[in-house]
Amino acid sequence: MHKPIYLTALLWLCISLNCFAKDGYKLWLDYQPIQVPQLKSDVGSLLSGIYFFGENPTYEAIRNELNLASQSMLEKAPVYSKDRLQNTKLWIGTREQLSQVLSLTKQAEIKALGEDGFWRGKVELDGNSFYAIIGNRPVGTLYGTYNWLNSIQSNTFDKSTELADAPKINIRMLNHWDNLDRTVERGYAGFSIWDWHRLPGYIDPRYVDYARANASLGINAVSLTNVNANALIMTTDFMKKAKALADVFRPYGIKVFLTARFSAPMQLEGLKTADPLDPEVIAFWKKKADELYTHIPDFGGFLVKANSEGQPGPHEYGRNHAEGANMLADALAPHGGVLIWRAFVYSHEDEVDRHMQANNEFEPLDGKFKDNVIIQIKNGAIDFQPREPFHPLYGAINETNVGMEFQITQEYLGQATNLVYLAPMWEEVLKTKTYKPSPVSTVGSILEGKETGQKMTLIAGVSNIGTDHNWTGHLFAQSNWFAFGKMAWNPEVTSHEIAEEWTKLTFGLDREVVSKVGEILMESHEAAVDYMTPLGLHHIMGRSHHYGPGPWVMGGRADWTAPYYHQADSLGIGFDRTGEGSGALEQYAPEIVKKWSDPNQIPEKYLLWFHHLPWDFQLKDGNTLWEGIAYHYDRGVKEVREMQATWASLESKIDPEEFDHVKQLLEIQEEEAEWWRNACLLYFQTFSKLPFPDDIEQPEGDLEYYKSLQFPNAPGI
Ligand code: GCW
Repeated sequence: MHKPIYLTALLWLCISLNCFAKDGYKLWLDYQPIQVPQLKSDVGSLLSGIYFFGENPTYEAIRNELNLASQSMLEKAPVYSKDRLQNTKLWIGTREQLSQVLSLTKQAEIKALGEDGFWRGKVELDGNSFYAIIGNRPVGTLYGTYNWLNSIQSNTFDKSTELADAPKINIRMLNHWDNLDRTVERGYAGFSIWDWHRLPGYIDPRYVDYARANASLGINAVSLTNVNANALIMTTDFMKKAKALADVFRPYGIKVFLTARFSAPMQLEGLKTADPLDPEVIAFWKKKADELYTHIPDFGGFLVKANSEGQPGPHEYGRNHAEGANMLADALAPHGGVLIWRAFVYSHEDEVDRHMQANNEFEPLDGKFKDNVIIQIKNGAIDFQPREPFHPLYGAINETNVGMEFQITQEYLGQATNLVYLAPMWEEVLKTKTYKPSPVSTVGSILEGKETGQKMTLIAGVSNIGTDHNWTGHLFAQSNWFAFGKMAWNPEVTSHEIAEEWTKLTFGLDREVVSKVGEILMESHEAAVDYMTPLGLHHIMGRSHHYGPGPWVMGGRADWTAPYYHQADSLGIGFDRTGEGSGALEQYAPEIVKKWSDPNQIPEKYLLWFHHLPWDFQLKDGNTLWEGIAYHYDRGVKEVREMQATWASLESKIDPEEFDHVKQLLEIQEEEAEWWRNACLLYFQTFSKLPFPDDIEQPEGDLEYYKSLQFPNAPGI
């Protein structure tokens, strides 16, 4: 075939098959062609002479990334040199490998960045200058490379300035709630990406892309399995499967953790007990830990949910959480492993406000946990609600390592149909002052170890990743994975900065796109809070699947019903957690107790979380509580419509497939926001008996109809 005709035919075939369309698979590692001429020439020159100081699997990973990036950004392969001085421009290596070209001060500066830090900038040798990416160990170099590629994509790379960065948190971890049958608890993006059945023999190329994406954010740990754990995870067969994944992740600096089921000694070896003080139980876990380290020498450790929501734990044997955790920690300690024990514990046999139960359990145990134990605490005391005040355990235990658990998957935030950027919510929590242990403490400063000198620090996030081709179900949910990684690396970064970065890497540099997508992202969380749970309302979603509104949900254990949380009656609404109510507020520092006990001083966003107030209580803007609730729900719907209009205005600038995907989901989100507003307002009106303000869109539909809706096949259960 004549060449031009052949090429034209190929082009048409491609257009008709939509090969140019984007579907989100490449995440923020899309490496668009560089448009700015100066940048293109600078980057082109560096990539035309790359020299690696040494050989190791992490440098191989860097090489692969540079190949991909160069091909995509410049349409040509990079050039590697075997000789350091033979036409090289870009040097990649560790501080020690490059010590010859670094002044003593510079070496000390880089050393101080710690094991994951990196420096990039100009170095000179014999009058020639080179651009160098340097870490204290190869993985730091990998982080530096991703940082450099990111700066190219966002057009901020300047070859004459130097840059150093290091994470503020040691363990930056994804928690997968993935079951062995590939279902994902609270997963809304398909099935688990871990194909346990075909592992260890079959290595899905997706595992490498997963590792690349995580490493590009600095995520360095992953717990592969659900915290509602299966004892089979501790079998040799399973360990071999986990080993195969650990081998893939190792060059990317990612350590594997597994969830340990407390009753495994009974289930796997028929022991009569799982009592953490029983010698046979102790021997079982020691044997399991030893075996795991023969398969995975750098195994991270165990993540444990015990004595919560029916999971087995030390309480069954009259032992406490410290006794349970320390026994497992001792098994891991000889290998340098970490035991992460969750503070998400509450019991239906306990009449005490669920909000208080974790503090009641853990405060008396402060200082009793081994050094290699970290207590992983959710951001709030109930459960990943659309907005929660920070968990009162932050600042209350100071002689125990503590770590954060955020939820990236949107269990309570519209799942995979709603566009909700979660970083503003995380930022709000991280920046909140706890006033304990010191007057300037914040949740973030506690996590960074600044308050207690805690050496081992952790931020974990429950993953939103699945087999959907775009990984996260909703294209915009990628921004939450991205933002999680960025905040785990640096809890002081703002959600706004991250939004801008993600947008540029995902949709390119067009100013209008960057600013409008930024607007959508930044207003999306407040919108969701408005149409779901404004003014501190919480846990009023559908039973069990948590999809859609369910303020009427009754039956079964009290703390799984909605009225337990909203307490609406003819007099008013809200959960009284002040000293006159459940007393949960008193678990916070006196400064907070004082301010938040007063319904006129507490930030209104937490009002009904801590107060039961009359329907005619006056809000700051002069509206009554009833009117305020109605206005918030109404505003939520309008905010979604604004997001839709903003998105629609970008049609000509966004890839058609991605545009349409988001457009369709925003339409669903609008319907769901209306559903939330109608159902909640009609339901609460049965208590308030008051009319809706005239100037809101009047809730339509019939409460009985909303109550009758069932979703037996909702995902994620
Ligand atoms: O958020 C709730 C979920 C459960 C989850 C539990 C937990 C893994 O509804 O599905 O179980 O919290 O965090 O342990």
